Amino acid sequence: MRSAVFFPLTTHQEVSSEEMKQRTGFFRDEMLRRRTVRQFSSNPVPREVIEDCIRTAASAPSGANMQPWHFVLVGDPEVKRKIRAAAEEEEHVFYHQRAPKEWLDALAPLGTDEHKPYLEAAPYLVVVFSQTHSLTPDGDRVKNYYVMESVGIAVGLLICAVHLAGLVSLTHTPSPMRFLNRILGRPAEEKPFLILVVGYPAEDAVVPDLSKKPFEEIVTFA
Ligand code: IYR
Repeated sequence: MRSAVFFPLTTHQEVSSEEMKQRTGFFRDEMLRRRTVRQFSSNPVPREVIEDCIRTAASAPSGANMQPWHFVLVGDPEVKRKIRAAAEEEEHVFYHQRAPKEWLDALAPLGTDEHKPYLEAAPYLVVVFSQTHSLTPDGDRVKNYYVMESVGIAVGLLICAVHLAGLVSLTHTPSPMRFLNRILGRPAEEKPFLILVVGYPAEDAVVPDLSKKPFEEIVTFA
């Protein structure tokens, strides 16, 4: 068993309350401008930028610091083509057989259907896998904790990083997603969590008329 080792906290940077307000306001406005986009341009994006966004995602806190995630950065057109074909097959079944009416009604304002051209058009797909177990440095297989929460936080940071880079993203979750293990050669132990489609928006991109809940509705002070 590894015992606890502590270092002084040297990375913390305090800011004045003025600076604090400025920074939180800036970040709030930036994130409120973010929109999920479904029409992508095929303009190239520097790969290092997406690699950096993945580094940011991997800074996320995780249960017992197990970091139960793996990111596959897909840029190869042939791999994107395979992912699109498999996803559209699943989505066809979803929209025409599997989805209950209630779910289709909830999706209606988004205008989605089984066609997923963005899976090929966008320069990058970041496919995020979650890991229920880790290997210790000694090669022992140990359980991970709070896997969904940890990977969810990491993806949240990834989305912020992509947005701050001046790019757009789409969280895509074809269901079931097991085909991603096969196409990307990931072990059966890893579970596909989502595909983050990343790139520039198409010039004629449109977004659905959606709004966020009012602050008063989502917050209670106690
Ligand atoms: N995976 C399908 C359906 C879908 C489900 C939810 I919940 C969404 O917020 C959006 C879409 C699709 O990608 O079309």
